[in-house]
Amino acid sequence: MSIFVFGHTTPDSDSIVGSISLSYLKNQLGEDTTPTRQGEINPETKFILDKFGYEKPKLKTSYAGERVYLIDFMESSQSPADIDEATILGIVDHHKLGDLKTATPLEMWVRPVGCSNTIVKQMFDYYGIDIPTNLAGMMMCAILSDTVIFKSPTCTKEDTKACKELAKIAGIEDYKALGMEMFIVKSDVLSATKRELVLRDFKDFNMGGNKIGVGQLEVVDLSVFDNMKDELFQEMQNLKDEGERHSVLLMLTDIMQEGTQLLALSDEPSKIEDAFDKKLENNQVWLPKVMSRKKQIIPFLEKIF
Ligand SMILES: [Mn+2]
Repeated sequence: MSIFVFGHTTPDSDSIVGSISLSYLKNQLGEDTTPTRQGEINPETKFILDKFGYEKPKLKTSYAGERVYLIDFMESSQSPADIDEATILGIVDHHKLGDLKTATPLEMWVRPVGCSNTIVKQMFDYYGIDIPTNLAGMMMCAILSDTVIFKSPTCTKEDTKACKELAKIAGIEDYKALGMEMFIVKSDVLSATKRELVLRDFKDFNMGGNKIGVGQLEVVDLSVFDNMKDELFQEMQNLKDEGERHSVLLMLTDIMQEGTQLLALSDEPSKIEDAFDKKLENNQVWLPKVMSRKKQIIPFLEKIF
């Protein structure tokens, strides 16, 4: 029976492209794998799939009794509900060590780089397997997305190296221009509902027994949010109530100004203020230079909680 390869809930481009690239590699190595996804794809990912002529992976949310590879996550809060009943054969990820447990030994490729697809590229190199042109283009886009065209503090030399090598394979000279085109697609926030926006790149974390949800929207100009803050707050409040969350945060990240307007609804706003050593005004605060949820938001919240 086929082995399933998938990324986190509310998948981003790294998770979707990663499920396809890792599945392709595993198949080349003689395994029978199928890429799947846990949720709807976002407009940026659709742009990437369309550009390189790939179908989106099949939607699958239940994995009891299946063998699986995980890419781009290792937290139970980002897993299918029945992950405990699946056999995890391996994990490829670039996040902090999560709370998943396994009953059997597994393969792990975990490195502190900016993108899971950087690690998949290194796996291709390790096994000496060629990457098809269009797959290389998609992997390159995933790296440009996760590293915000190399601007994110999560970006490492390994990411830029992998990205350049993939661009070469894909025959794309001006990869930064393609990255910018991708972020302009990402900045189109007017054609989505406010709920879709808050959930577009949303992750839940368990911090000292508190459920904390943190979403992020990366755009080329924050003014696109000027007339929708109240509605965004309303949807954040809904998510907070529905999910019994202690806090719901939304990062509105400006990739040109390189900073984040943080919107925060919390049972204890003072904890959010302490985490970033800044006062909230109307439930928001500007955080200069902050672009990465993983590196510049989550660790500071975890320290306080
Ligand atoms: Mn990622």
